[in-house]
Amino acid sequence: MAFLIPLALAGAALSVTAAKVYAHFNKPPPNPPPPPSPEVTEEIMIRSAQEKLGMDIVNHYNIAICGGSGSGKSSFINCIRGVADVELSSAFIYIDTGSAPSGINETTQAPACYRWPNNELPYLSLWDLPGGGTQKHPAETYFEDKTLYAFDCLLLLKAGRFTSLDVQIFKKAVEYKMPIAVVMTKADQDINNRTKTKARELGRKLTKDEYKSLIEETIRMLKNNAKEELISAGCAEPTLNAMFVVSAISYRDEKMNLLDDNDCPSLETEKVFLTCCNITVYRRNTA
Ligand SMILES: Nc1nc2c(ncn2[C@@H]2O[C@H](COP(=O)(O)OP(=O)(O)OP(=O)(O)O)[C@@H](O)[C@H]2O)c(=O)[nH]1
Ligand SMILES: [Mg+2]
Repeated sequence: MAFLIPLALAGAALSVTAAKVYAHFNKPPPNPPPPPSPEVTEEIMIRSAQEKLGMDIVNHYNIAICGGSGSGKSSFINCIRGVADVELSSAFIYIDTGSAPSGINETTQAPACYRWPNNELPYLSLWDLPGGGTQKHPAETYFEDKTLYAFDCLLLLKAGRFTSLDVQIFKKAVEYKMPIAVVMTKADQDINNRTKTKARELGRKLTKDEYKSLIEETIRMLKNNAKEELISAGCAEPTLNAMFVVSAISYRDEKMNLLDDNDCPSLETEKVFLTCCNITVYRRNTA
């Protein structure tokens, strides 16, 4: 059973994130997404998405949240929609407007579609995809098996190093001219670790300005490292404005007024979602 969290703005008609993009997603898209290659025609793309995922790309906008197991995909989907995390148990019942199960162990086994609570964004779905590179989800055919080319935008989530599946997804997305954002998750952990190391070095707590600088430096460092990793894996150079550093959990806490000054802020969590929505809508309008 999924439980909705009453957000800080409870009582308002729309949840915090939904309110900012409602105008985009209260009506169906004008066109299907552009087909990825001459071989995969619009008709094939529409049919494959329907057959393989049960995904309606004609009447719906669809965003894929992909990446390695444990990178925080399900938590990101929950936090952005303002719903609680739940663990996977025998009592779990899937509801598309409810929570995606998340946890320390490998959790998501099959693609699942999530909508906004109370049908706030009636024409937008976020898809929680299982990590690949396993017998059930082989890396070599992952992009085609999950019809990633039929989505409006791909968010490639990573915590730690890129997996070979991530690299394959990135390369295919570039080849098919699909919008893809590299999203570095759980950055609150990196920032907390670096803050503690710095405080030990100084023998005192950081001032507010020092903490702010440390956050900026961490964001820069994570993006540069990711960029170098992709280049050395033979990928096209990613632009820095397609890379985001997020803390989904801080985002939800921030919206519920649960963060203190010394807690890690949400960083670019909302920015990546809004950017992805804008690209999605632009691409459909010009397809
Ligand atoms: N500190 C911190 N932990 C996070 C964040 N996002 C997710 N986590 C934790 O990371 C673990 C894995 O998160 P999930 O959302 O289940 O990851 P996933 O990518 O969906 O995993 P699979 O379904 O197994 O592929 C959980 O214990 C989460 O609580 C975050 O922003 N900050
Ligand atoms: Mg998951």
